[in-house]
Parts: sequence; structure tokens; C-alpha cells
Amino acid sequence: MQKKQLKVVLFRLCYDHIYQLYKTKEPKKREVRTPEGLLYIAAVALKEGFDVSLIDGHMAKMSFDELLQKVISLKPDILGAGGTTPEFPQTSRLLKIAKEKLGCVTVVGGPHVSSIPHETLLKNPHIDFIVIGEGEEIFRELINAIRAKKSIAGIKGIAYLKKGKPVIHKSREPIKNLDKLPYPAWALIPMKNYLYPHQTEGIKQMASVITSRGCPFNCIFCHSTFGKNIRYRSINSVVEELSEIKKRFGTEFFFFHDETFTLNRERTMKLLQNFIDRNLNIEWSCMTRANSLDEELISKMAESGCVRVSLGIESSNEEILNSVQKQNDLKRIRDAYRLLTKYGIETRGSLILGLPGETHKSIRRTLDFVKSLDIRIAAFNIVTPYPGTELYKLAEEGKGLHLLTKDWSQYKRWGNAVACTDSLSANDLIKWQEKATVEFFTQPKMIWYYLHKWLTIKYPDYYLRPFFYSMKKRIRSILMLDFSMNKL
Ligand code: B12
Ligand code: SF4
Repeated sequence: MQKKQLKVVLFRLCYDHIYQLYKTKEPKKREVRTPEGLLYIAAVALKEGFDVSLIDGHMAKMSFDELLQKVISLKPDILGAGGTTPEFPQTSRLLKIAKEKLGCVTVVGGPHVSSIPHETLLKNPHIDFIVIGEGEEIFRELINAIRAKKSIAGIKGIAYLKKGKPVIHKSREPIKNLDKLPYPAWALIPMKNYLYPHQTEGIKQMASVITSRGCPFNCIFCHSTFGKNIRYRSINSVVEELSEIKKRFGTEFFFFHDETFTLNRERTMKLLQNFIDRNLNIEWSCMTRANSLDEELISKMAESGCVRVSLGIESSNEEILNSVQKQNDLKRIRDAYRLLTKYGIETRGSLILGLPGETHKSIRRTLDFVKSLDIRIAAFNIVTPYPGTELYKLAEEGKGLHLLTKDWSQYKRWGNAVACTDSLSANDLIKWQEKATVEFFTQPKMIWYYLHKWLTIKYPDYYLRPFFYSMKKRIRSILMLDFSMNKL
């Protein structure tokens, strides 16, 4: 008997508001990365013979109502979404309205709901299923069971409400062989519309790719979707994916979303040598740790097309770093930035202001440390304890950090604080974020760097956003004789 073809619709909302600190005149070309998680989930559903649509409300800059109308017009049988903590309230609202209008099955995955399935289901009874953690295998079994109207009893990794009470099934083992997964379903989205800041062009068509899943470290502020056990795709599968994206969509710039891209030195060297030997001719960017970089590796990275690397610095205070279990070596951080710069790779660093033990003095030191590095882009995030993390527990218990709200829409690191430390209020953290950003981007060496970029790159609007934001603030404070930023 022929199976009924059910309609699966996946969506993500526009999340521009999460970066409101940089909200100036909206640039026409802005950063939008391919929605990797949803594309994997979509690929699985397509492979199982479902009719699948993916609506990327972020790429299309859709309002809530536009996205809702689009979802309703597609009449899904199964409606799915993922997302981070600040996205969740709106995602949930959309699922609720769509379910009331269409009676569709609603499924949510991603980091937020995976961290707190019990609480999420109780507060959002319109969610039929939560898929916990790595989603492909769980979603495949779930949608097949829904289509065949079979029992879901044996499906590991799901959670749902039964007579008003949350039922959470046993957790799912990580997928051992990542090569068995289908490639993300790129054909469902207009790949030409995905863009990322680029060193010489300003902004450029991009695709995100993940070559490994999992991270063995234990930083207490980090949500781990893929667990501690790191699994690698084969080099061949990665190179084939990159070649295919390049051939089909003309994308030549890739962001590797691996948690720590260079963790396994030998494998990274082999992978990069393959990019070179197979004449991939691509540019790429990644996130990693200073501890897993050295000169030979950095030189190979540059030779194989690496144009930007982001490192998690978090803080320059060793006590704070130890207390959040981030094993950073400040000397190695300094050396890594120096070497990356030497090989022409643009450098980015990510900081957290307000970890337990943070004081005005420690932030000042961290800022001075960052300014002394060969670093071109610094992101000063306000501490945000995401549910499910060790840091969240500390904040709930008031141990070095104090939780101020459970309004998830506020959990966005930029321009507001959801927790404060023993010696820094929410307002202090917000002020420090602005001060650090302005002070960093208006150093003479940065003014020189960005003015040069302004004159030489094709699309400067988006790329220069933090710089212009900071310059405006700096000039305004001088003209208005407003030195409140300095009063910290
Ligand atoms: C790249 C990235 C970004 C990019 C955007 C990515 C993109 N594609 O557009 C940028 C820089 C914009 C970003 C922003 C933010 N990010 Co981010 N990001 C990541 C990162 C490094 C990789 C994401 C990724 O592509 N993973 C690979 C794919 C395959 O995995 P996935 O998306 O998780 O999907 C799998 C499962 O989650 C699940 N799943 C996901 N969606 C769905 C949907 C359904 C229906 C189902 C069934 C399953 C399912 O199945 C998928 C396949 O296994 C992750 C860390 C990580 N390694 O995952 C952090 C991470 C997701 N980000 C995080 C955070 C906090 C943020 C911000 C809130 C930070 C901020 N600025 O305030 C914002 C929120 C922006 C938003 N979307 O609202 C946290 C989320 C924690 C939490 N509780 O929310 C993470 C986990 C980092 C961390 N370790 O703490 N991020
Ligand atoms: S912050 Fe980075 S290194 Fe630390 S656990 Fe998370 S992904 Fe791993």
C-alpha cells in the first residue's frame, strides 16, 4: 500500500533583534548563515519520502505575521522548529497559533528545549514533541511513526505530554558514523542569499558546514548539543560536500561550525592538505581554541584558504577562567593571534563580561589585555547563563552570579543582562559592554585598520558596523561632553 505523503514544514524566525547593540541603519547586505540544523533535519525527512519545505524567516527578514501566514499557507501536517533560548518564546507562539488553526503536529528541537524539556512542555502544552539533542535519527523515527500511526513507545530522545504530565524517553546515543547522514537539504533554500563578512569584499556568499560534532571540554557556561565525545566526518565526505556546494551554488566561502575546528591536529592537517591537493580553491573561517594552534598548522590553514579565525578568550583573569573550567593559556592566546596575523588571517575574539568573580577591575584588565593583542574583531558578550548549564545552576543558587529573570527572550548577550555578579549590577554590565566595544574599536590601530577597509572593500556597510557604531558613540560623547562611559 502506498504511504500517504505528509507535509513537513520547518521554519526559523528572524533574529536580527538579538544583535540590537549594533542596530544602526539596516545594511542591505547583512550576515545570514545557512540554517545547518534545520537543513539536516529537512534532508532526513526528504530521504524518508516526506514533502518538505523550509522557511527561513531570518534570511527573508520576515515579520512574525508574515512568517505565520507563510506557514499557514503551506498547510503542514508536521510543523517543526529549532532554536536558541532567546528565539524560543516567539517560536513557541507561532507553533501555538499554527496548531490552533491547522491542527498540525508540532515538533521542536535545538539547544533550548533540549536543556529543559520538562519545564518547556508544562508551560507550552501546544508542543506535541520535543526532540532532545542531535536530531536526525530521532526525527526520522518520530515522523515515520506519525505517518504510519504507530506507537512512539520505543523512540529514544523524545519528550511529550501524556495526560498533562511530561514523559521523557531515554536519551539517544550519539550518531556514530556521521558520514551516513544525508547532506543538508540546500536545494530547499536560496543559497545565493546567505552572506558572511569577508576580509577583502566586505560581505560574500557563504555556507556553513560542520565537519565534527561534540566537544571534550567542560566550560560551565556552554550548552553542549552533541556531547563530550567528539565524532569526525571522514575527510572525503567533507571535501565532497564543499565541492558540491561550490559546483551547484557557486559558494566559495565556508564557515565551519565545529565547536573546536582544529582540536585534532593530525586530522586537521590532513583535511587542509586535501583542500589544497584537490584544488578546492575556497576560503573559510572557523572557531577554535588557542591551545590547539601552532605555527605549522596556522601556515597550512592560510595556504588552504583560511581567512578568519575566532577564539574564545572569555576573560584574562585566571581565577575566573579556572572557576568556569575554561583552560585558557594567556600566553598561547597572545602567540596564536600574533601568528594568525602574520599569516594574513583576520582575527576575532569572544569575551564574556560578568562571569562569577568578575569585578570592575577584572573587566578593565581583560579589556587592556584584549587591546594588547593582534585582534581585529572583539565581541564583548554579557554573561548569559543558559538553562541546562552549570552556570545557570550557580546563578539560580546565587553563587557568584544572580539570576534576574527567566524571560527567555532576554537571554541574548547584547544590550541587556539577565544576571549580575556580587559586585557588578546588570546596568554595570551593560555599560561595560558598550564601553569595551567603543574603546576597542576606536583604538588608533583599529581606526587605521577599518578606514583602510572602508576605502578598499566592495561592500563596507555590514563589515564596518561595529566600527561605525563605536566611532559614533565616541564622537558623540566628546561633542556632548558626556563622559559617563568613563565613570565605571
Ligand atoms: C553558528 C552558531 C551561531 C550563528 C548562527 C547559526 C546559523 N546557522 O544561523 C550565530 C553567530 C548567528 C549564533 C547566534 C546565537 N547563538 Co549560536 N551557535 C552557533 C553554533 C556554534 C553552531 C550551530 C550549528 O550550526 N550547529 C550545527 C547544527 C547541525 O546543529 P544544531 O543547529 O544544533 O541542530 C541539531 C540539533 O540541535 C537538532 N535540531 C535543531 N533544530 C531542530 C529542529 C527540529 C524540528 C528538530 C527535530 C531538531 C532540531 O538537530 C540538529 C541536527 O542534529 C552553536 C554551537 C554548536 N556547535 O552547535 C551555537 C549555539 C547554538 N548558539 C548559542 C547561542 C546562545 C546563541 C545566541 C543566543 C548568542 C547571542 N548573540 O545572544 C545567538 C542567537 C541567535 C538566534 N538564532 O536566535 C548557544 C545556544 C544555547 C541556548 N540554550 O540557546 C549554542 C549551543 C552555543 C553554546 N555552546 O552555548 N549562533
Ligand atoms: S565553550 Fe567551546 S571549548 Fe568550551 S565546552 Fe563549549 S564548545 Fe567546548
